Amino acid sequence: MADTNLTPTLKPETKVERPKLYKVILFNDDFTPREFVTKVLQGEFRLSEPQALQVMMTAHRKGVCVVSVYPRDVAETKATRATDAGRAMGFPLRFDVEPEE
Ligand code: TYC
Repeated sequence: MADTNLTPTLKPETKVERPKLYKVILFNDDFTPREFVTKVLQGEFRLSEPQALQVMMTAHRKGVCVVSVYPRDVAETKATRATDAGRAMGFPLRFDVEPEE
């Protein structure tokens, strides 16, 4: 018993990878009303009204704006639902998903 070595010789491996995040991008267009874009950002992405206005105006002025980042399935579901909300009203509003660097 005196010779028993109780020190573990191998460290347990802990390989937990952080899930990759994906950006949801909003694209400007010439037809979708500003107020509609703002409402979609509030409803689908849970932005406050001031945040939604800021994102909408950034896309309006610069052409695109990152709305938020999520795990891939969440990002794709939200981008699809938000694009479909515009299409249902006849607007060409577009959201897309791209991996974060
Ligand atoms: N450019 C649109 C307009 O002037 C408003 C708009 C803003 C549309 C942002 C899309 O992502 C967008 N009615």
